Amino acid sequence: MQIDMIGDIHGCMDELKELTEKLGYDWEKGMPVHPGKRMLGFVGDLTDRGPKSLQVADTVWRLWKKGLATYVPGNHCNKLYRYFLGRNVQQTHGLETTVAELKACPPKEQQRHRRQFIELYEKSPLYQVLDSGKLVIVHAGIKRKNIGRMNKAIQTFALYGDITGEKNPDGTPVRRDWAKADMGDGWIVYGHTPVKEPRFAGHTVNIDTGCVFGGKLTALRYPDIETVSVPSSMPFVEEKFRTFD
Ligand SMILES: [Mn+2]
Repeated sequence: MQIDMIGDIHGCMDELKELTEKLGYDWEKGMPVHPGKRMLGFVGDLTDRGPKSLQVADTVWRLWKKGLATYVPGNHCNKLYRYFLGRNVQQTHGLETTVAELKACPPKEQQRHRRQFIELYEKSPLYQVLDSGKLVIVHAGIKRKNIGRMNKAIQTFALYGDITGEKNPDGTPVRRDWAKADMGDGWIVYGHTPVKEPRFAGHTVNIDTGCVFGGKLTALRYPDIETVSVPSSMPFVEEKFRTFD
């Protein structure tokens, strides 16, 4: 299989367009279609904070519907899904921007976005094993021994990473560096934690290069295992990026 994985777009539609063009996708049909057999893989967090969340979600839904893309949800996707279900979720941490975009749409269009996103979310597993197990995509991570299993703890890990329940001084949750200890063979491709450069640790790759925080939007090409990035148009926010030793 030939797949280009992209993480944490967070409404950065212009960068998504630029990145997929750089990867050789054609936008003639209003969505990125590759002239060869390549497909796209989205590792979650399509929306929130960036300027065009609904366009990103709409594009991913259309690609997915046509079998041209696969997708796993992120924590922001989970929150938007719960918002669409009418749950009482806090409109903070970027959800407020997506809700503002929605409220600016005519009611019919709001319903369309809601229907599409609910469908995409409900039909997408929290992690996916691809290419006969040689590739796993997941938003925040998975322990290798858990591939093929599912329970509440694995779900939480897939969406939020290896959180301890503690908070950093700035109020963000403490996340353990699960990837550092990973020793397995197949590739695990994920995002969720912004890093200035794609981070390779064993056969894991974090491709969240913080586009919405002014970093870049990155794709990992498989099976080539080669990264391609485009710069972000957003202001750079240094403290949002994590460094690892
Ligand atoms: Mn995330």
